[in-house]
Amino acid sequence: MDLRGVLFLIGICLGLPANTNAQDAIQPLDPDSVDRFLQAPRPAESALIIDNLGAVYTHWGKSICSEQATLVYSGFVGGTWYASKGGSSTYLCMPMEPEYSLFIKKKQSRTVLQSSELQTPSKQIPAFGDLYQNTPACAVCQAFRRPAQFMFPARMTCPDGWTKEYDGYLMTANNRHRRTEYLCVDGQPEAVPNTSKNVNGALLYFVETNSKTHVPSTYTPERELTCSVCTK
Ligand SMILES: [Ca+2]
Repeated sequence: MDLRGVLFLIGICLGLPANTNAQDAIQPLDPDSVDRFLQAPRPAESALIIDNLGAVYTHWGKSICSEQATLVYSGFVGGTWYASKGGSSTYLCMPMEPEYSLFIKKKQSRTVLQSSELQTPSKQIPAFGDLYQNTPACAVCQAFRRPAQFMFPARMTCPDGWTKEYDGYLMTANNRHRRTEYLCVDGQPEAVPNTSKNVNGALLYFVETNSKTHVPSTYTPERELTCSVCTK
């Protein structure tokens, strides 16, 4: 397609009137008319949609969002059994009320979705030690007018100009188990009620560095690494 064709299609997408001259139906758009369209005032509802754009992120370890974000839904942390070779390496924030479609009434070749457990028998970090073996809660949250979101590993603060949604500890699978992703779990986590029984599942452990690789000397070996989730 030549440049005129591309401009014609752009014109259709923008809702600009097409040249209807039957003898020469495809005409290049007047660049001034494109500029005028892009600069024209938008209806109020369009401005509202743009104003409300905000990042959606999971607040791991809490059933509620920070005060500057809006709750989409809350639930429990789920994932694949800690020793399974297959399944998925990601954790999910599972809703409390699942909706099913058609189903098969017997066991299939499958992946089993397990609840997560905090493997944190720590007296030094009592907020986690108190929830040892519990399933952490989670919330999916939307920031208000802040479309960018990032999890900063090993930081408890946010860069200038960013808003902190929460901070906590970096968590993932144990080195000896099957590999999963890193999560930032709130430093004051909350458990799903009645989940204190040790049944394992998609386990979560703290993360530390050691002195065997080229991690900078600014890191202290064997300290639990922190994290922050920030939006802008
Ligand atoms: Ca356990």
